[in-house]
Amino acid sequence: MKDTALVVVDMLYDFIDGSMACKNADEAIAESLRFIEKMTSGPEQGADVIRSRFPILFVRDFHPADHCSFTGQGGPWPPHCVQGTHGADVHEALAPYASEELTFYKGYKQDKEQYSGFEGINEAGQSLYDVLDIMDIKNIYVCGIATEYCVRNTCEDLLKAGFNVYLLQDGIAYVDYEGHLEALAAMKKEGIRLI
Ligand code: VGL
Ligand code: ZN
Repeated sequence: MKDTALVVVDMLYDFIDGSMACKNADEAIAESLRFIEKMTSGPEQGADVIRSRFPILFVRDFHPADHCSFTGQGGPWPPHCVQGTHGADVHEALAPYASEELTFYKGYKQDKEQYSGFEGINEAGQSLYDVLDIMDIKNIYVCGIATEYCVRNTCEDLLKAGFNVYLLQDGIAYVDYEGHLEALAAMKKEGIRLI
């Protein structure tokens, strides 16, 4: 199981109960925690063991206050996940599993929208892809928010890069239910496995 990791996409307060609160967010967090517990339970416990046996990587939307995707700048979204605000923080139930080296920031440039976590970078400047490659990961489970945007784009980029991608169907939240179903159907067709 050493070649298997979990990628948690945008489980951030603005997408949970903030300016862009998504549907199914509480259930998605509960399901993600159940999954993490299942994958990390065993005779040996402790943060280091969990990290080495089942790495959990976090993707975070991380916008400057005048980001181009915000309505004030002519973009489609209300301000959300602004750097340094509570809305940009990982939900407290999941935060204990996060570390800086496995946290990847995206959308931090004022003039660039970034739905995919694939090119997100950590504090050291390594991309999500770089780190998965260094860790020799082959199988990636994905949960997070939102199905139609960042989850879908991240899953598709991971698949294109050659990983086996398993999407936790009950561990995702969405902007719109119909859009969620359409995105799931499209991803399934592309070869992303829904579990
Ligand atoms: C997202 C819209 C804008 C997402 C991020 O995480 O899916 N959606 N920024
Ligand atoms: Zn955003």
